[in-house]
Amino acid sequence: MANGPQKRVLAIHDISCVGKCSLTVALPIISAAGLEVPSLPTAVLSTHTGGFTGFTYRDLTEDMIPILEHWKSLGLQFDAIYTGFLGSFEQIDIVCKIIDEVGKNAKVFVDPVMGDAGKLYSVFPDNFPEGMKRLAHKADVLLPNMSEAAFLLGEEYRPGPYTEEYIESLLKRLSGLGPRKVVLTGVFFDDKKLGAACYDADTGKVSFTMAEKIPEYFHGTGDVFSSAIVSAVMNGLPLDRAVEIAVDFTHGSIMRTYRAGTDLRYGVNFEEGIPRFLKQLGL
Ligand code: PXL
Repeated sequence: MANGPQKRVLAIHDISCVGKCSLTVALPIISAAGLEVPSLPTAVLSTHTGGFTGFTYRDLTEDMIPILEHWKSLGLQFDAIYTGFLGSFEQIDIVCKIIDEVGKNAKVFVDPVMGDAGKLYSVFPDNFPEGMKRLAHKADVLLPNMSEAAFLLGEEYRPGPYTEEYIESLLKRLSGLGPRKVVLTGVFFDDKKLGAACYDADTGKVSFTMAEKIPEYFHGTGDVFSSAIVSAVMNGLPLDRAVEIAVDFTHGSIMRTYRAGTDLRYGVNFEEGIPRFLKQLGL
């Protein structure tokens, strides 16, 4: 049970009304883990952009500074800031300013959401990765997938399978952009297992956590994974244990969805994995 005040984790992501990703994933998962989740929506979309056509897109860039100013007038400071999908290029610098002004003692988790399978999401301009480096620089924990890692480092995306040496080199170079801790998702060395690699610049330690690989693309799993990491770390668990728990939670969500045979564009069934996830967090 809680002792002391609840921690406040500011979540900065879009609301994709349908399709389970970003805020509709971050809010239930992090809240279930006992943390308060004030939210700053970056855009409102009728669905996410992956696999649907004709989606609506309301960019909320203009609201962000007035929202920040109101929060400052209330003297708010957050214990953590967790950023994901941003609604425009201009939001990159706005989010940096938010971190500076209401995250003075916050642990900063940056999921540099930009793309997958080597492609930028269709709504982002080509210079988006260059800007995202400024936000990555502010992260305590950076949470890219393999495509986002390549975009941030300005190198060509490799489809895999990978070698441990290549993954280690990516992790260390990503940490060189600023973050002391990096968790890379979509890591695989053969076609049987898929997982995450974790690097802590303070200990120099690299660790890998793998689970069974399912040969399909599951939407929203990056957000499920990152939300689980934020939940575990803000509950005081060490990052390598947080990664194990997040891999287990994400893999369970994928297996449940795969067995149900539902349309994969509508996201994974993470909800039914929440009780097991909370037990692993010791809650
Ligand atoms: O899950 C990443 C994500 C978040 N938000 C929107 C997206 C995507 C991935 O496609 O389209 C709007």
